[in-house]
Amino acid sequence: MKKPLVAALLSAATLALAVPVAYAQFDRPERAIKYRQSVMTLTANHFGRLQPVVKGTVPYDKDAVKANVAIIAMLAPLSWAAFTDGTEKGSNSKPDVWSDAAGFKAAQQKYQETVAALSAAADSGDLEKVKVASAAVADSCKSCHDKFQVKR
Ligand code: ASC
Repeated sequence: MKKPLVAALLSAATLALAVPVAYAQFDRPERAIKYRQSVMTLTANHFGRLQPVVKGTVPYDKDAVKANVAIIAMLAPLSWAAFTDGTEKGSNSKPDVWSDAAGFKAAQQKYQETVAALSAAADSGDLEKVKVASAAVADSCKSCHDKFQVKR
């Protein structure tokens, strides 16, 4: 690939990640907490809709899975910018979110990677791939919540 094209693609990718962050402004700590909890609520809801499918208790509908995964993927980068300084108290976040910022960042990246893999699996239309990718997302959710959340 030509260098300008690579640069353009990279800057587009950076922008796609940076925009929700740049726009996430909170005038009160409660609003940042509410925002990140709302992202988690929606994510849990749409991830929850996939569970009967991967368990095999409802038939696999490729388009329905893709629609839910698209919502999860859209939400995946949004909550992190709401873990602002000044919101250490008033939610179920552990102090580790702030004291182990590198660990929290790594967990975010891991989550986003598993969600990207789930998107690819959903696009493939292969239920076995969706099962594997969904389990990886669930592991990533769980390990981050175990580490960074007081109670579940
Ligand atoms: C959910 C949810 C989580 C994860 C986690 C997976 O639906 O709310 O935090 O899945 O339970 O182990």
